[in-house]
Amino acid sequence: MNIKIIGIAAMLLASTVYAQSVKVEGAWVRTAVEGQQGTGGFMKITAAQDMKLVGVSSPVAGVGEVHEMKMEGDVMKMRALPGGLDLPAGKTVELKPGGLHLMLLDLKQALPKDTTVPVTLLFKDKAGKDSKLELKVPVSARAPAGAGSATGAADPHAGHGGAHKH
Ligand SMILES: [Cu+2]
Repeated sequence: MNIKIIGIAAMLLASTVYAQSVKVEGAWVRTAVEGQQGTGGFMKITAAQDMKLVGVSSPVAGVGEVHEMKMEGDVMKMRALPGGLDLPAGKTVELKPGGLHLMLLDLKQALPKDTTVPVTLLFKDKAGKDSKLELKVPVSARAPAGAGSATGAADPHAGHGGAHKH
């Protein structure tokens, strides 16, 4: 009886992860080939209280950043958010291709599809208190069904690995 209940809880955790007051849904990291410099990570994040996502790290990447996409003239560019990403209380913030995303740079290995990568998110609350959330994020070539951001076409993020200079 107990074993059955534990099994169900584990399945739920696989798609929705809570850490303290932060909920993460539909997380995925885009596949990367051997030698590729960087790739993106995407997810929906809902914080129960006002917070900021201030950092990201992963053992597969030398550097992790929180990025936004912005039009500069006719060109879509991305850049790290200097002060972190605001997570207003109760509002779901979506990181998706072509928009906000996690950036994993200086990749140490290929990221083939159907694997998972450990990703740690760092948060800071209004009082300045840090917290972190450790995730096992599935690797996928495109947004998995149910991730709510399935726009593979016209994705300015694809192939941007060479654009970063670190
Ligand atoms: Cu980026």
